[in-house]
Amino acid sequence: MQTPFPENKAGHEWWRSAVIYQIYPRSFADGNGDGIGDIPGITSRLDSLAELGIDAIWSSPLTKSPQKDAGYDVSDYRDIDPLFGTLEDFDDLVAKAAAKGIRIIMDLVPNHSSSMHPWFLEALASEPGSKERARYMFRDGKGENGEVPPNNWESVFGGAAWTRVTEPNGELGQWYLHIFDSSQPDFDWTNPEVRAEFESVLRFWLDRGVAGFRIDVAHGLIKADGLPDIDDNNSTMSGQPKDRAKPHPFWGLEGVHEINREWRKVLDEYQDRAMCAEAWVMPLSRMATWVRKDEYHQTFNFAYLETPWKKDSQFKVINESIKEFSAVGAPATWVLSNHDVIRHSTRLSYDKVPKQGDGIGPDYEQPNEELGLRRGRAASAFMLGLPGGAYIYQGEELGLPEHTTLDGKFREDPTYFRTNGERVGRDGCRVPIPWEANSPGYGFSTEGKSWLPQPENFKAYARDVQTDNPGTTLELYKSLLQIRKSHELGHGDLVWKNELIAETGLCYQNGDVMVVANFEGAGLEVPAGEILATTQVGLTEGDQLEADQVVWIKI
Ligand code: TEU
Ligand code: CA
Repeated sequence: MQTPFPENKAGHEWWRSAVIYQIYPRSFADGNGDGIGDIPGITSRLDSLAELGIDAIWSSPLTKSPQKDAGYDVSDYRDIDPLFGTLEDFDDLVAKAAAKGIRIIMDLVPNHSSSMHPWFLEALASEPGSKERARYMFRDGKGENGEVPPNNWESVFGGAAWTRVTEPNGELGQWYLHIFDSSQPDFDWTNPEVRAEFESVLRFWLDRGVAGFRIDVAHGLIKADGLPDIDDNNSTMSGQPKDRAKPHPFWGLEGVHEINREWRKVLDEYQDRAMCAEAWVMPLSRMATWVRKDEYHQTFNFAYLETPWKKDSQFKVINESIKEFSAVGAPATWVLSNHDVIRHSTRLSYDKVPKQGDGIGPDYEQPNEELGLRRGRAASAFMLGLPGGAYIYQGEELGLPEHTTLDGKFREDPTYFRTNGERVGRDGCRVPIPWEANSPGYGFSTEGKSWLPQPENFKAYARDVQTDNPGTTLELYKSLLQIRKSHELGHGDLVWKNELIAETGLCYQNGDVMVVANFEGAGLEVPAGEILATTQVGLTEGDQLEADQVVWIKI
């Protein structure tokens, strides 16, 4: 297949430095007015993304799904959900994006399928011990009548990780494992049939011209033999706390690396493809084992995402990331937001951040929006100068805050329902984004409909009011990405220059660009040099850099 992408030089492969833009498809742009974003919507807005200066789009799942977990419950891995369009719409998107130099990355969900997947329906209709059941994790219950779940594992979304089924004979019978919602039964990845199926699914999309995959829950596929009880249930993706006595029974097991290698071989048969793991494994030295040269190309740097906007913490996590990823020859990746966490323009200025996967509800202490925006911009500007790959979550280029006053009646995240509202879940970062300040639905949807209501404060962040308006977050992102590209910062090396500035800041050099951040205090003297970009509106040479501000200087 002919693509307009420049040829890769060895060691300079596109994924080593790419800026990848995450689309949450139901909330990006609605092409047919039903209030849910779709593929024609994405295609119609490609110009805005080309102007932003990204290299690739990763879209959250577009595949067929009952949408119990917004598409992370897949019922057909080889088709597009009618909600989002058709396979032809998808091909059209891949082609039109390629024409603008933008690659498309698929989201693949291999840990579990939808409970409406034909395989699961077959499993339910078959006997215990059958080959149909062996594709999933069915087990007999404990207790006299099998009424107690097979072990004590909890779902990440709250409640038990097991659901009991009614057997074909009408009696209560076995239990099946679901690390997430009961509509998301876990596959048994020790079953060769499951492995063969996913290899074929990979090829299906690679043959269609996708640039690669973001792999969902990549660290969860293999469960410990015998499914032993866990000594501390805490329903998180990394299985924290770190002082757990026994190894975790389903996060980050050694057996997963074998699967990583099988997939890498498949991708290597194609040209220029890459896969990125969603693997919440800590610490970074362990995470780096996921990107050894015959495994994933990239893995999301969640240690970085979880780091507060504090000088010492930022210094430490950046050093550790570069050290650990370089040690295995992989690029570091940098990410601040995604569809599972509180948007960083809210999170980094909020003192009571709930545990990962949770959000902020209307009766929680409310964040300071102004401080949030300032820190959010600073964190982004500090991140985008770093060597390696970077991820941007739709809306962050607008400085968009989290929706923190969403009424429970609108919520859709299974977390909200499985915990009876105790954890409000992730809907606050998934609200449809604003395009035009004065259109219905802020231009998200022609009729003004929106599957989650947009808060009024979104108006001020609309793309049209920011476009070509100096000092806006959107123009800041555009200039940072343009400089990043023209100075090849993604392929560069970081050298700290903290000795050049006051103690309240951090300063690094990458190529001929110097990036300075001030974390606190009245102001910091900026080293001399041409100002290439800055978060501090009006900053000129000789001015002091205020707290929570960043400047890029040419040296
Ligand atoms: O994410 C992993 C994941 O479930 C966590 O980030 C999660 O959101 C949090 O711990 C909940 O408490 C992936 C997807 O990104 C997420 O959207 C899916 O819901 C999940 O897997 C299941 O497929
Ligand atoms: Ca639609």
